[in-house]
Amino acid sequence: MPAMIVVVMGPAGSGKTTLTASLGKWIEENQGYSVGYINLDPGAETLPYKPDFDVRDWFTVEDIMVKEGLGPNGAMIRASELLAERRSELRRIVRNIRKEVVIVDTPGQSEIFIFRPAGPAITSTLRWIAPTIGVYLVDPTITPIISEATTSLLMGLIIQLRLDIPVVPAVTKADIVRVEFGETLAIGLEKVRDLALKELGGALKEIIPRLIDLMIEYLPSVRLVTISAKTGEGLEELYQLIYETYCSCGDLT
Ligand SMILES: Nc1nc2c(ncn2[C@@H]2O[C@H](COP(=O)(O)OP(=O)(O)OP(=O)(O)O)[C@@H](O)[C@H]2O)c(=O)[nH]1
Ligand SMILES: [Mg+2]
Repeated sequence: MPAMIVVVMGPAGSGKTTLTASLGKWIEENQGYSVGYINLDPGAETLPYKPDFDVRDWFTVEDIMVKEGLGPNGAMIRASELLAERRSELRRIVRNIRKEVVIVDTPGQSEIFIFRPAGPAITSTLRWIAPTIGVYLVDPTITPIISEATTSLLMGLIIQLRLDIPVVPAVTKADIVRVEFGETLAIGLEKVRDLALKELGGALKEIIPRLIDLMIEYLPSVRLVTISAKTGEGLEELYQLIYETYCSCGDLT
């Protein structure tokens, strides 16, 4: 039975699948823990890791589209319902994975997973098995300005409330995007607040710093890591954050 479960979330194309593989490999090689993988994306094509459980063994988005005459979004929604319905079965499967850490790759359309019943149903199921920590990827290629970066980070907080698990945000794709906010975020949320006060105007100048204060108060860490799932940069720091968050709820030894 796993001792820790890490759920990787983030917008479509933010790098969830790539990070699932590279973080798992990093943990195995550098921490010496055995790592299991779960794919919960029924729309995935190929996976860069070998899953211990693959939801595509139950259903795929394509099958559902054909069988139920739905379009891709309707099929994703249906898939999330089917996943929620089978959560007891999933619980048995995950309990039987003989790995110390299990990393869960989630569907591309994060909003369908998080804001429909499947997300909370799955995280509450996983929490029964082991302390479960979310990683929320902020993709700097789609959030290049400070106000958008703040709203992306706020999503991490909203997901934490919605899924009732601690969520660690991480700014990804550091190897290709070196936008200023990426570096600022790496320094810390307080710095982002200062920058927001200096650079923003109007309502944003009022709202954004207050939102950042909320995040500082309620996210598990005010440190923000900048990572690359491609080069491995920042994975050690991300693992440290996950581990510190874990330590407040369990013991991996
Ligand atoms: N340069 C760079 N590219 C990355 C990184 N992480 C992911 N990518 C690329 O981003 C694209 C999407 O990566 P995925 O890992 O499939 O992202 P995802 O969030 O699982 O995507 P969906 O499940 O389809 O939503 C791919 O082309 C990856 O090679 C990274 O750290 N650096
Ligand atoms: Mg994916």
